Amino acid sequence: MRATYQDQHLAGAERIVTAAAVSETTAALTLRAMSHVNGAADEVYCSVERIDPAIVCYEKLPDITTYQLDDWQEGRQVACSLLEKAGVHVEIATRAVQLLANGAGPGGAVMRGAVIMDATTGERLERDPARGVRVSRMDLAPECRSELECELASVGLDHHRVLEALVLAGKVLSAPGVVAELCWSDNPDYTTGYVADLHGGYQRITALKPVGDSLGGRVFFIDPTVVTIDELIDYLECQPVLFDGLGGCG
Ligand code: WAQ
Ligand code: MG
Repeated sequence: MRATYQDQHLAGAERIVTAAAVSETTAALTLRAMSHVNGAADEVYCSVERIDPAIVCYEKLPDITTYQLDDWQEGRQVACSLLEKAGVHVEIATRAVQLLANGAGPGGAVMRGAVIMDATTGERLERDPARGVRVSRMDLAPECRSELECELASVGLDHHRVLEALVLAGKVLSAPGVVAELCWSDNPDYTTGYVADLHGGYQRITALKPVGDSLGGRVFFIDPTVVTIDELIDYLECQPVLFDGLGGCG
């Protein structure tokens, strides 16, 4: 599902479900877009397609840790040092933080998808700077969903936003050539974001922007010597991935 409000991206979500669950799932996602805090959607697009079970990849979710901070400037410094630890040059990490803070789309707008950034040069590699790359075709395996919901609830994180961001980050980390991801929400009252990488896992940072700021986005840092842009985009957009194992909730 993706939705727009006043010609800007409002919300998006991805599910992989059995055919029997399609109608209830699309109804729930449409309702969510129509009752969004940034405004009731003007347009909601739900598309449904058959997936061949034989081509689905199975992966494990990353571990979760949380850096509890009140000051968003400090949060952005933590994000830069986590990115540096993941192998992104600190100057490029800083540039990526500034990019999201200013709105990475044309004219400082929120992008519909993610920036792809060369982790060694900082060059932007996505083809369309308004759309970016939209990660799609990923979900929890059904037997894993209630287990994760229980685990997240036990640490006070029982919101669909956390679960969906974790699944998205898990798919991004499973892609060839991805070094790290930086993300924070475009939702004005949600200041938590994360840095994800294969060693550090899903590292939440509770303050990455001031309350009331409706800019946000995602940057995927890649090593272009490992993967071509076409291969990477094809994997992120098209390869179905189901998560059938949890990481830890620290
Ligand atoms: N693929 C690529 N980029 C996307 C996608 C997608 N499927 N969906 C959203 N984006 C981009 C887009 O630019 C959005 O503006 C931006 O990411 C933020 O999306 O652990 O809620 O849905 O507490 O607002 C992370 C922390 C929350 C959760 C992220 O993102 C936690 C969030 P939002
Ligand atoms: Mg949002």
